[in-house]
Amino acid sequence: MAFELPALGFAFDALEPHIDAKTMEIHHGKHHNGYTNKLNAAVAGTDLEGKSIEDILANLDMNNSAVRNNGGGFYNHRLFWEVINPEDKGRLSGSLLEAVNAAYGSKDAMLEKFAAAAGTRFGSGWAWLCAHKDGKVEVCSSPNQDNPLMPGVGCGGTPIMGIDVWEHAYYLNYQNRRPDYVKAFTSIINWNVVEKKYEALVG
Ligand code: MN3
Repeated sequence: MAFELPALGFAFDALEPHIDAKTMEIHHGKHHNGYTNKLNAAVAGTDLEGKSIEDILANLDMNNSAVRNNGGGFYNHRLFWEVINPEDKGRLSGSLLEAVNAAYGSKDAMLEKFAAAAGTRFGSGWAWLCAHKDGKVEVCSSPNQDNPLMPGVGCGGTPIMGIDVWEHAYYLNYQNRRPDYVKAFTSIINWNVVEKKYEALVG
């Protein structure tokens, strides 16, 4: 089974004014689609063909730049669309809130750390909120399309929330104002989705 571009799950303009429709259309239809197609081309005919993306990334040969860049791009954007889905956003609560409080003291303090990670990631990359197997959560960032599932990247946890800080994610609307985009992102996080991911990992 080849990897398929996941449906966005909501309208391109559903996140305005925080993320504009044109950015969403290009980001999903061109960028994510491109990563998906190139990932399929990179694994075709190799022993990676047919494996899950999680399996591929966790056991990645970091010198395999085609799978590293496009496998990361495929996985990262799939998570991103889920995390900004505007339906039934909920609020941070339950065991994830407890883990956030334990690690950072409060949701706001965690989001400050997250915004700092996103803001200080030089060039292109991502900032993450990850969960470890013991239930601890941790903020980190990674360059390009790398993510913490890959060997030796970031905090080594599993991403449950992440922001794309490549310029293609925000430049049309925000130009060089990455901090404004990051701030807007933190206001549109679907905490129900993030919490479900946390609970699925930690139990
Ligand atoms: Mn992107």
